[in-house]
Amino acid sequence: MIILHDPATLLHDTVELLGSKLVPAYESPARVRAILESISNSHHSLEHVRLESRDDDKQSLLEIIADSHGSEYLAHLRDSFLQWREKDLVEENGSILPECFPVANKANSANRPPKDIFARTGYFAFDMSSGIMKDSYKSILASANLARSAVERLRSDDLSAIVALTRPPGHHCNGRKAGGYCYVNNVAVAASQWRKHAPGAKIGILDIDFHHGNGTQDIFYADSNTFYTSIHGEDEFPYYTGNADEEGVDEGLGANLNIPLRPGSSVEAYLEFLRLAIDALGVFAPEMLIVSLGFDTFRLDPLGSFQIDTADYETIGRSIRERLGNIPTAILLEGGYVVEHLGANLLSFIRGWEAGR
Ligand code: Q9C
Ligand code: ZN
Repeated sequence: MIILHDPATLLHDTVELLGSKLVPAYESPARVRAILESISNSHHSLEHVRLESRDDDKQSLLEIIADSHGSEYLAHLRDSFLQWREKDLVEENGSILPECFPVANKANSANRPPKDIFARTGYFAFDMSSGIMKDSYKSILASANLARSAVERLRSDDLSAIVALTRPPGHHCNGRKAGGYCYVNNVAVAASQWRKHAPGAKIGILDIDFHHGNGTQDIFYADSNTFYTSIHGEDEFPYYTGNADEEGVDEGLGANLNIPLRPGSSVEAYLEFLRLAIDALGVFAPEMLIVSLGFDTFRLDPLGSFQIDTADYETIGRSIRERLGNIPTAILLEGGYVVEHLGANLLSFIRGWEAGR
């Protein structure tokens, strides 16, 4: 398996609130470092991608991102840390966090960005686990670029699958608000990049992070050419989406399948429902597949509660490949917070994937 990594993804290093304490965010550079360590001790080939070295690359990446993300939102990700810094509202090594969020309002005034610099951070976020520090934007773009590069490699090298170590992750972001450690939706970037070559292509998305990919669902909710399916913890973060009755809207009705599973679910239950998701993707018959791969389904994960062990990822990887055949697949990293087990879990998934052909 080819695995793509950009060292710039390691720069983003922020904080989150845990109870009443500001602590280093679970979504940390150590996650990718641990995965790199495991890969270096394996037979897989790690390839470095460096977005920073080419300006024309950056320009075309921004165009692809703009397909699904608002320009004011992107400018906020790029500029807000410096704006706070200029007013000395944050330390050079600090992170900015939102304070006040827009809520449904009879006067409907919540639908435009406020002028206040603190308020803007809340306007462009839906929770407090998406801090922005001095290098966040570099990592966010590097991560999105890995998703794009994965698609380019799939096409040019005629590969059946490729893994991108996308960090920060993307599936909670809908192009207008950051949240759940996500800033740019890497899945949407991969889909846009594929369709740059194949306009109107049918694309399948299998989201197996522990959390519902509210952002990805939202972006494709009315799109009949994109089938989104997710298996996730019921009534867990991000709380307001992920119910089974969310089936898409307008043209997209029927192209969204949510499979919420009880917290604490066993691997047997998980595999049974995974089969439903895979079968639905098979019926949709996409020409390319994107997997949102999160390892917060691991039994020890602090943010998840499924009973999935390292060896089970092999079964999961094999099941997907066996039943979907050789559809070109971009495998993008989402969550997973038990740093010491991330490498082994990813290698297990890949082992199963490679055995499933
Ligand atoms: N303060 C992903 O797995 N809530 N995001 C954290 C502790 C946010 C998960 C609660 C969980 C976000 C990509
Ligand atoms: Zn997650």
